[in-house]
Amino acid sequence: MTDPAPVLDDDPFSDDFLADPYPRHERIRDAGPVVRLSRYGIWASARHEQVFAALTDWRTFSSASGVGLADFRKEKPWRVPSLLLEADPPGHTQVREVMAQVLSPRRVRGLRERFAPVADELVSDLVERGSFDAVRDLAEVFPLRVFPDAVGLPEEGREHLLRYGDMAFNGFGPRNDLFGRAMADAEQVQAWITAACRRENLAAGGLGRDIWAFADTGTITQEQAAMLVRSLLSAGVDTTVYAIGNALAALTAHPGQWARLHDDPTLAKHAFEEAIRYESPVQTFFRTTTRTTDLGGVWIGPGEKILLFLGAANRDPRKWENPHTLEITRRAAGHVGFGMGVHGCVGQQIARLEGDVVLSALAERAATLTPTAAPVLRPNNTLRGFSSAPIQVDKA
Ligand code: HEM
Ligand code: OVM
Repeated sequence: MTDPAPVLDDDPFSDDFLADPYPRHERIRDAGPVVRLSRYGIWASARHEQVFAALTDWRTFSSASGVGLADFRKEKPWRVPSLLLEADPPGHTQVREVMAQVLSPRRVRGLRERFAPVADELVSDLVERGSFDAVRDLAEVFPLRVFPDAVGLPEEGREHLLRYGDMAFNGFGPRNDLFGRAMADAEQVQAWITAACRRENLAAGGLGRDIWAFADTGTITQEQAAMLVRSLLSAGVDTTVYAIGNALAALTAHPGQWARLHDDPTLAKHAFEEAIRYESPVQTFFRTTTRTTDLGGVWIGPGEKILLFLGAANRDPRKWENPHTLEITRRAAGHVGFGMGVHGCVGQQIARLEGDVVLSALAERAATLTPTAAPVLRPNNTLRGFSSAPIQVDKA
């Protein structure tokens, strides 16, 4: 026997919800393992156990109908669906293997010698200044200095990258004002992205050409190669900007944790991982059921959209002790900030490398971080983060 699911009228994509999600997450988690959101006629879960279970069962919880609110079987997607994100095995598996090789631990380890000096130089300039904006001057600057070069993108037009990420991540939500505003000028941005994915526009030695090399050997088609480069450009920029900004804001809000990190900058890796748990940059993704299923004692029929609150699962007190506190030495393994299962973030090693080099550079040079104004939210249907977080630093 199963229980009926509680019905809630929250709109997780409204300004109010996005501005202050955590108390709302708590209400949804406490209402039950799975709830109905009447506003959109969908299912939702904010508990770690059920979010984890859905992420690790792709046969029941499919991605092929889209991982946003829109059901691709009923609504035309705003762009050609991703071969990775918006696909199920077996099609997903083959292109995923290619992407996993391109972003292999070995390849990513090799990027450290290029990323670390850029972080050191940028951070030492900012620390000399004494005060700066952790988002505008650091989180938004660093990824754009290293990632487009690592991919091998043209210099011209790189400002389109953040705009495209904004479109893509707002695109997983409803067609609200956030999506409408992100889509202003969409054609221009999409035209630049499409051109940037072409082989001849990618520099030799970069990750983009590494993808194209698999087209040369016939492992994938040229169309697939271009689409995989598009995945890098869709998922690889805004995510790390938000993650680094959130980590800096969280560490600024927890001075004791910064003191520990300053004491031992080798903790930077742990600090970044914990920050992704604590203030998850990717807050939500959807799945669509392929069959009748029991999730946490609630029966869900086939063809139903379910919203998975990754950011709420990462603060579920049923899973975590003191979930609303940043503890950089806690075992954050098991968080779902990078997803889990077959779609688990294929770029997570690059993301961690970026977080590690930035946080360790700052930990070595700054004894304290003090906020000089409250962080300003940058609302997005999927991403949580800030457009500004002014801080003052004491040089070590
Ligand atoms: C998938 C988060 C950085 C590329 C995912 C998923 C999450 C996520 C939650 C799972 C999607 C799902 O289950 O439907 C993040 C966060 C990042 C980050 C929080 C930064 C801290 C990156 C970077 C890249 C990247 C730097 C590229 C270099 C991808 C791709 C997928 C993915 C291609 C789709 C994988 C698949 O469906 O098999 N990411 N990501 N991500 N991520 Fe990331
Ligand atoms: C993609 C992709 C993968 C992960 C996240 C994402 C915009 C896009 O393959 O296009 O967000």
